[in-house]
Amino acid sequence: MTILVENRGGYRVLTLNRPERLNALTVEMAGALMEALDAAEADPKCRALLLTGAGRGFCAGQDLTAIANASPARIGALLEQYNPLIRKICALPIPVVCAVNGIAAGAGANLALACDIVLAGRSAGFVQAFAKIGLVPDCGGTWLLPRLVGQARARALAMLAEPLPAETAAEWGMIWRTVPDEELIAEAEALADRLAAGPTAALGLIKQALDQSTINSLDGQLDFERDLQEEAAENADFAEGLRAFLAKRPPKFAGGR
Ligand code: T3D
Repeated sequence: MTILVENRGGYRVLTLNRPERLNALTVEMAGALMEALDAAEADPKCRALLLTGAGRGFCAGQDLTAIANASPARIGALLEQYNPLIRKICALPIPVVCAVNGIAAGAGANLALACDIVLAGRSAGFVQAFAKIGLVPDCGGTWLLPRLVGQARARALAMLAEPLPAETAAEWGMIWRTVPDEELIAEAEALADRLAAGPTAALGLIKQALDQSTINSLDGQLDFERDLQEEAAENADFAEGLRAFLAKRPPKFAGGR
């Protein structure tokens, strides 16, 4: 199976599973990942996701052996399989944690960056490998990178296609933080567990608000926040959060979406 799915109660772990190819992506794998994302979204008990890779790499991007003889039209058409994954991850109403356990290259790097909170092992790295083979960053790379690290760094990363160590990625604000390799999975699981116990609807609305902020004026965003706040306040988790605060006890969020 190219994608492993483990149910951990409140959250699911999705593992890219072609370790002999550093989890390079194929159409079959993209289909399996989409199915897993759809299933997670449809399950009200699934309140967070953790995405990681099997073996020593996170994901080496498109499997280049699969496109060795592909026509330009076919190369473009392949993105019809990958773009929905990026759209889906960004639009999921639950938080997605990514544990980058090794190199994240090409589409693999941008798959990681599309997640909500990205942790990386200290030895991991990110490479916008596209220019090395005469392609353009895809899977949202040209949109995500300048927003995360600014134009100057995005241009150099995309044009030079040099690996960026995870620690620098964290210093630049491209990812949340790095942890020692041997602690990565435990840390990522603890984070997913914590998010899964959170006010799920509010976390989903936070995603929406931050995404919308990239296109809204301040004026528009203030109105959008007001509408989202009303929606959040209608959820039982808000009442529970307030009760818990006033009673000086930890909240027990039901996570209704
Ligand atoms: O189709 C479309 O629409 C276009 C879409 C494009 C999206 C993209 O993602 S384009 C970018 C594709 N990815 C790359 O260009 C990265 C290619 N890989 C590398 O540059 C290096 O492998 C890494 C820097 C990622 C890691 O280097 P290293 O030295 O740690 O490992 P390695 O020895 O190169 O790789 C290990 C094995 O995985 C090796 O196989 P082998 O020799 O042991 O049989 C290698 O060939 C294989 N592998 C690594 N990346 C890919 C791959 N096989 C197929 N496709 C790969 N992308």
